[in-house]
Amino acid sequence: MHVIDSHTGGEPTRVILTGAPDLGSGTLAERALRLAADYKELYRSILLEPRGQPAMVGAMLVEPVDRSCVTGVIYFDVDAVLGMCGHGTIGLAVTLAHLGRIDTGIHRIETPAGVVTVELHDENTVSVTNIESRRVRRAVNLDVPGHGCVVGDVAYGGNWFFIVDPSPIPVETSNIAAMTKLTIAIRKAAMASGLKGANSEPVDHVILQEQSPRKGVSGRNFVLCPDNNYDRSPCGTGCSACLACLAAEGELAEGEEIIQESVIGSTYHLSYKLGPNGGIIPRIKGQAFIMSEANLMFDANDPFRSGIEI
Ligand code: PYC
Repeated sequence: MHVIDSHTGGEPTRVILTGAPDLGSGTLAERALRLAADYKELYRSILLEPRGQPAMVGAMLVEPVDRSCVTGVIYFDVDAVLGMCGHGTIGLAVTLAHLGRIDTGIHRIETPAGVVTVELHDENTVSVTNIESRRVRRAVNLDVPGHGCVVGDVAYGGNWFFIVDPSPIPVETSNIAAMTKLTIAIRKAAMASGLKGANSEPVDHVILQEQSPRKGVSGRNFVLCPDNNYDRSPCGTGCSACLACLAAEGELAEGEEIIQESVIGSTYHLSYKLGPNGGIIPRIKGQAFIMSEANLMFDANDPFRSGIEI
């Protein structure tokens, strides 16, 4: 399995170029379901330690249905196949440029959530125009055992998010363990309360958002992913969901740009246009860097060939 690893604002992406299972034909959403149902051990083993690392997202290249796209891609973390991934798309565009498959300019990429476009500005800098994003519920009260009542919005940005703004805990690196505990409890409570996406998808990402103390930076976030790791980047699909909330509240005008930082201080430039179906079309600009190129080995005699399960 030939892979290239990059990171986007500290969040790793492993692009699988060859050696992936044949997911057959059909839409990317159908092929993503097949990956989730039939190849869970395989996709987990690509990301789990010792072969992978915490928070890593995989990007499996597949044939696009839409031939105007440079590639199709299915993203996954250790616990879920994802509809879309913003940091992964920035990493993928930089990887395709590294391979000489794309040049600076605009390119289309097909994901299970729909076609997104990337604008490659230089070898590291990419703007992603995401799928239409929207807020579906405002100010939902959740009773979170051990933490009390937490209020948040439910929004879609290619994945489903429960967004708590302002965060009840200061979004600082010294609070990562406490924020991880709280957001896991929020996700559990959201699922127990029957909260779901528009087509019954799980609301499996949680965001704690607050104002950034940094000059020129508007927000700082902590984003819990389905694998219980936090996104080191500000999370492209999460920022898309937050933009949809800001737009719905009338707090950010179409075309206005803001800077959002992650809990570790990596940044995205964000803006949006109004979408055709009542939502918004987010634009996320960030940087990725190539870290390594490797052939993954799966030795039948290796007791940890499927990764360390704890
Ligand atoms: O950047 O959209 C994102 C993302 C999703 C999960 C991890 N990163």
